[in-house]
Amino acid sequence: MTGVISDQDKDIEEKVNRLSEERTVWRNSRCADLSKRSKFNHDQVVHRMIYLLCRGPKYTPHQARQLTAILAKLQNIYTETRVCRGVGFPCYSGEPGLERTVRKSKDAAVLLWAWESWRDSVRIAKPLYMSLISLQNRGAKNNGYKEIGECWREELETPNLKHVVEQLYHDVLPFFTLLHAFVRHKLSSVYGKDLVPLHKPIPAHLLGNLWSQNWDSLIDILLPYEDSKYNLDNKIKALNWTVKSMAKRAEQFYISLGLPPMTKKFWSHSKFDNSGACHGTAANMFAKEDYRIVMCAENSMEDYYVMHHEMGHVQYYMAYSDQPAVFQDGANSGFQEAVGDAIMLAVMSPNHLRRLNLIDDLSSEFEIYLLLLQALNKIPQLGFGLALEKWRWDTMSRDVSSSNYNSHWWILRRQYQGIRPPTFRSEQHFDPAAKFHIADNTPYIRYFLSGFLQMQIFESMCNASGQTELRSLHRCDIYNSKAAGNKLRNMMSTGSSKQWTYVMYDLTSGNETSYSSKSLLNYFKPLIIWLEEQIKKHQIPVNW
Ligand code: X8Z
Ligand code: ZN
Repeated sequence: MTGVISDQDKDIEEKVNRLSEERTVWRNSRCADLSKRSKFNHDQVVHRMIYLLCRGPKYTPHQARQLTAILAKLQNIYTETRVCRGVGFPCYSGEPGLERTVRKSKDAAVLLWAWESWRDSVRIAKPLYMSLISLQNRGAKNNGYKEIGECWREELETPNLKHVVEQLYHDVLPFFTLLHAFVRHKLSSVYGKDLVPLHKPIPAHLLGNLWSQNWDSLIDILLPYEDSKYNLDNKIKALNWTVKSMAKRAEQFYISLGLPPMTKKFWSHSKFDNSGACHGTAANMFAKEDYRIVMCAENSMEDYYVMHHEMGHVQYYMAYSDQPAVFQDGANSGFQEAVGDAIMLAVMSPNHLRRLNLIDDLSSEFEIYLLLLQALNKIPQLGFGLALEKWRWDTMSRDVSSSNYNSHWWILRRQYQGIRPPTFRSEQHFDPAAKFHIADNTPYIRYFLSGFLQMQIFESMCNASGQTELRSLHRCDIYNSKAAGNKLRNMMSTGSSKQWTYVMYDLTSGNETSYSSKSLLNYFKPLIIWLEEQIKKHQIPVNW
C-alpha cells in the first residue's frame, strides 16, 4: 500500500525541483567559465575550489528536473509504504514500524512476515531505480566520466578505492568469521538446526534487524543473564529517560569536550517525534546558526546512538562554518559519518556508562558483554556496507544487468555477510529497495569507511586525552577532555579545504595517512580472544 502525495508535499516537491534546476544552471555556467580561466591561475586553493565545485555529473536543466521527480517517487515509496498484517493488527511503516518490530521480536513467524512483506511492498521501485541509473549515467558522461559510479567513488579522493575497501574488509574478516560462527551457533540452539543449519549462511530474518546490517539486538540471547541484568535499553527505561533528556545528554558530552552547544534554532526546529520522515538526518540550512536534525526517536539505546551520530554532523557543520562555502563539507563523506560514531564509542566506555548510571558495577563479565554488543553493532555493518555499495557500483557500470539485480544482491550479501534470504527470491523481487539509502540515492561506502575511521579518530582523541595506561582502547573515557575536543575540532574545522590524507596526518599526529584497521582490531582485541576461546571450547563450526 502506498500513500497519496498531499498538496503540501507537492508544493515542497515543486520548490525542490525549481531549486535543483536553478543550481544546475548556475553551476554549469560557472564551471564553463572557470575552466577557461583556471589555466591562468596557479593558486592551489582556487584550483581545489574549482575541482570541488565542478566535479561530478553534469545535467541539463531538463535532466535535473527529471532526476528530482524520480527521486521524489522513490523516496515516497520508502516513506509512505505501509504493510498490514490483517484485521485487528496495526499497519506498519518500514521505519520506525517494522524496524522496531524486528528489533524487539524473537518470534520466527513474526520476523518472517515483517521481512517478506516489507520487501514485497517496495519491489515496485525497480523501474524507478533503473531510470535513476540511466539518467545519472547520462549526467556522468556529460562531464567526461564513463558512468556515475566513477563520480561517486571520486568523492572519496582515493585513487584505488575498490582495492582499499577489499583490503580493509580482508583485515577484519577473521574477526567477523568468529563473530558470525558464535551468532549462528546460538541462533541454532534457539530456533533449531532446521531453521539455522550450522554450516550454512544465516537466514536474514533472524538477526534482529530489518536489513541484517547490525545484530546487536540479539545480545541477550547470545549472552543471557538473569533478568537481562546488563540490558541498556531496560536501564534507560527504568531511569525514565525521555527523548528530550537523551538529546540533552548527547549534547552534554560534546560540551564536556569544549565543543559548542546546539543552537537555539536547533532546539526549536529539530524534530524527534514520529511524524514525517523517520530515517535520522542532519541538515545544515546554511543560514546563521540554523542546524537541524530529524528522526523518530523513542527512549532506546539505538536512538541514543542516532542522536550522537546526528549531533556529530551538526558539530562538523558548526566547526567549518568559517570556511568558504565550497569547503563547508567533510574532509570526505566518510569523515562526516565518523564524528558522531567516534563520540559514541566514548559514551560506550565502561566508565562513562557508569557515570550515566546505565551500569552499577564494572566487571570483566560486563566488559565482554559490552564489547560483544559493540561488535554486533559495528562488524556486520562493514560487510553490509561493502555488499550494498558493490552492488550499486555494479549496477551503475552495467556489469550487472537489471535481469540479475536481485540474484547479484544475494550473491554479495552471502559473500560478505554470510547470510541468505529466508524465502525463495527471483528477479520479480527487488530487495535492495528495502533499504533507505537505495531509495534516497545516498552513497553508502562512506559508512564502511567510517567503521574504520571512527576507531582511528577515537584512538587519536584518546591519545590526546593522555590516557596511556588503558591496555585496551575500549576503556578510554574522554569525557571532559578539552585536549580530545581540540583534536576533533581541528579536524572538523578544516572542512574539505584539504585533501583528506592531510587531515588524517594531522589527526594522528603524523602516524597515519590512510584508513587503517589497526585501531578497530585494537579496540576489540579482548573480545577476539574471548570468541576464539568460545569457539574452541564448544567446537563451534566456522565459515559459511
Ligand atoms: O543512515 C545512517 C545515519 C544517518 S547519516 C542514521 N546510518 C547508516 C544506516 O542507518 O544505514 C548510520 C549508520 C549506517
Ligand atoms: Zn550520518
